[in-house]
Amino acid sequence: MSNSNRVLIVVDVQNDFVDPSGNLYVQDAPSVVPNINTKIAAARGDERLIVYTQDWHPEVTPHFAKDGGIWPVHCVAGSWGAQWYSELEVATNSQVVRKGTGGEDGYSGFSVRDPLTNAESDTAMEEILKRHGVTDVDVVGIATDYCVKETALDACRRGYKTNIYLDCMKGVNLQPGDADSAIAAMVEAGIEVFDG
Ligand code: VGL
Ligand code: ZN
Repeated sequence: MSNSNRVLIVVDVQNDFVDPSGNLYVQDAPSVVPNINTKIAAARGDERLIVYTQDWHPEVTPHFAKDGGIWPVHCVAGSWGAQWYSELEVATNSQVVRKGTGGEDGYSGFSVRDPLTNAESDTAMEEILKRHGVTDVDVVGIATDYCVKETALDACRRGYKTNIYLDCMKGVNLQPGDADSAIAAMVEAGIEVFDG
């Protein structure tokens, strides 16, 4: 049910990224959750579609360092780390898209990539947006330099007018400056950046 063609996509606000005891804690991520909740409340007030994404990995996946990838074990399907961060408002009547469930790298909410073959496949995201007649996409969440970036770039490439909000995201910054570079890349692609 939605009365607007602008969707709110809430990316990966899960314990492993946002709770300070999470396995892939993103520094200062809790500070943006109230701002994300404000966006969720506004979208609910307007009866707009909200889609939440969840990173949702099997115990063994080449996404994890122990299996040949780069990340500590995180967001294992059904684990505490994969659950919503306690302070996130999870709206009823919203949609959830899980990514990485088959062992793929799932940075974008729209598509996943097999890290061994590089084969890409779509999640349910675009089908959901099409079904709701979405034309515009607001992206908020974690992490600026991975899942927010890839989700926003994919939305833009697929022809949606795409917006990001600086007070509603935080970066991993594996290398210093990664989040700033990600924002620059999003601007370059034609994504509109708002302070709040
Ligand atoms: C993410 C690293 C690994 C993210 C997911 O949600 O940005 N980052 N998996
Ligand atoms: Zn992941």
